[in-house]
Amino acid sequence: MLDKVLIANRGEIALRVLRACKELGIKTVAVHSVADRDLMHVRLSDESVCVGPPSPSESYLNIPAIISAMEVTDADAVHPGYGFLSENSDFAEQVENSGFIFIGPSAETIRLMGDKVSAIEVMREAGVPTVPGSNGPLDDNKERTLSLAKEIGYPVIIKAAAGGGGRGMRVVHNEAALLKAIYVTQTEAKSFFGDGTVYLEKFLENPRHVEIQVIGDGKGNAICLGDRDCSLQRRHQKVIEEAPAPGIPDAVRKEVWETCIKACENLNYRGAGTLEFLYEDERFYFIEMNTRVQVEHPVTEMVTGVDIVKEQLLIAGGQPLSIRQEDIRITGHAFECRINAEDPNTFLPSPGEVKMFHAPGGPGIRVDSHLYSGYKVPPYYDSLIAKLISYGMDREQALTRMEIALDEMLIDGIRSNIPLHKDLVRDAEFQKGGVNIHYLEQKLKLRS
Ligand code: MV4
Repeated sequence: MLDKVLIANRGEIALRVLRACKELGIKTVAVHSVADRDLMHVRLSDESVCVGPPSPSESYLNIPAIISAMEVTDADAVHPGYGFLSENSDFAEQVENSGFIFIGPSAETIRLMGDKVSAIEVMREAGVPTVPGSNGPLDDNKERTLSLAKEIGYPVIIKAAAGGGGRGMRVVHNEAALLKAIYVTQTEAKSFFGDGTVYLEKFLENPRHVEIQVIGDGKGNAICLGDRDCSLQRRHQKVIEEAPAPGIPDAVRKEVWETCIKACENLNYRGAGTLEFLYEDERFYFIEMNTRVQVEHPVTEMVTGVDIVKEQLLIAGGQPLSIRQEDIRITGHAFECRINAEDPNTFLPSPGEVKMFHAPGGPGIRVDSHLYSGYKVPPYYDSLIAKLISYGMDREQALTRMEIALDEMLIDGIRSNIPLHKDLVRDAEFQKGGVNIHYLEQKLKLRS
């Protein structure tokens, strides 16, 4: 079992990891920037180390500083949380080469999934459904590319192999625009990611974003903890997530879960992972895999009863998975509202002192947040300040509980997107379930 874990992150996820460590009797080391001395988890950890100035590149992304902190505190493992170094294969490799444990998949797996072309290839070979497309990088054979696109049918989308999460992609509506779009996407990818490799897919016009949570033991066993719908998003930032994804036929769901488990077993996948899909007309299409714990993992925890972060720690310590697939039952429904320190109308960040914070409560309510009255939200990082999670026996009860909790929650001194959430949980289309990835942006356009 692990003895001491260094938490290479900040904010709510650092606190979430700290709580899981404490529950397992694991000692904790917090690392923080100069701007983050007052973070809640820094106070609650056994030890803390300041790793650099406020700028993320000099602190939370500073690999030598973090590995040095592991050495001086004699930590045996590092939990990267999400964002920052969580999907950096070079970091995972350097951690392991320094004799420490990286809590996550092998550097090799992270690298494989970081390249979207190789990720799609391994998933397709394992039987995971993918989007019709080039099934590999585009080369400079222009005639072949043109005839492939014609065969697939317009619109198509050109994506950078090193991209993901909405960066480095371009939709093409007709043959006349194809070659120029490929050239521009390649050039952009070369300058953004240092890798100009691009691939082509059929562009799905009105899909939902549905993702599947898996956990592997690194020894060929994997389990699936079900799905989440994350379609409600603005500019590739998720706003509300829920589990399970509403309205998916049982047979379709069962089939895709099975292919995900098989793929992770083939890969000897270790730790928590998420396969991202587009879902349209009752079909799943794999687009990418995230090799980290995700922001929205709590909705899955609520409907399965599995503590995903504890599983990550157990697996990294060499323990087997604590649950078998047969024992996993999805019960009830959960929502997560991402509360950001931002102007509810302009979406501009709103850092500053939280004069007062009051968390909601009651049956089926969970708040994952590092906020406290008097805390100053620094301007240097992501604006996520709280995740409000509701659980109910069914979707309607979970949504009602969320409405009540949003009305109870108070954050004074800074602006937040709570008003937006209050509006969304009362939206008739959202209440029906199954809105697509364009719904929120379309709604916001009508509002202004
Ligand atoms: C797509 C797509 C339609 N067709 N791929 C955006 C983020 C990245 N993870 C993949 N993305 C998309 N890929 C095909 N073939 C539409 C999107 C997309 C999207 C996907 C998920 C959630 C929100 C989105 C918003 C705009 C576009």
